[in-house]
Amino acid sequence: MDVVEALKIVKKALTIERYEHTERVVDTARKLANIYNEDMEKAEIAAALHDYAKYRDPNELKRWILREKGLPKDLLQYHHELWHGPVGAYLLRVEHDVTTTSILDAITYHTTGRANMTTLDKIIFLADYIEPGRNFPGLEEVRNEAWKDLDKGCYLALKNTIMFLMNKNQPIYPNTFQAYNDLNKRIKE
Ligand code: DGI
Ligand code: FE
Ligand code: FE
Repeated sequence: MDVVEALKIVKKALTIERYEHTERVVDTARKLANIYNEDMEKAEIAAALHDYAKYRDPNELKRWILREKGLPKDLLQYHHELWHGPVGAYLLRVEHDVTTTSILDAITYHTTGRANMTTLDKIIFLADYIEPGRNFPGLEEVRNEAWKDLDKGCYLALKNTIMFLMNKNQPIYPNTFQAYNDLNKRIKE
């Protein structure tokens, strides 16, 4: 699969707005891959596919989580926004024969992050966060850092998200805290 085929697949699965977001994530991921020496093909394919399951009905996503032993059941205790990454990676494997583990992992963790993120995980996580169509408080600081230090960029994005969710009295998925703690340690080393 190349990025052209990946984009063709998601175009059918997404709204036009979400597709345009996806194109901007691909563009941003390419820039980050270039700076941080990541495999360009992997970065653009993972970026193209990252929101594949975003518009599946939450009830369908829930059914897959209950049925598939590889999908963590604790997701169901948290916001359904967190389901499209892990289920998307699963569906890409069964519906489109995507088998590259590093790409599927980057898609799985693109919303929450995780401890010990790979460079590809970080690129997709951050590209999704800073793509030029986004606009929310604190974003400029993350954008500036993203081009200088990948770990710090991800750290600031995670910190922003955690504070945002806390201010709304929302629960926070453990992977997000684990990603935050892991990068907090790394940026001090
Ligand atoms: O799919 P996108 O809209 O492009 O972006 P996304 O996959 O990063 O979705 C993120 C939304 O999920 C964001 O608005 C915050 C929300 N969210 C809810 N609970 C959590 C969470 N994000 C993280 N990182 N951790 C959570 O526990
Ligand atoms: Fe997403
Ligand atoms: Fe996205």
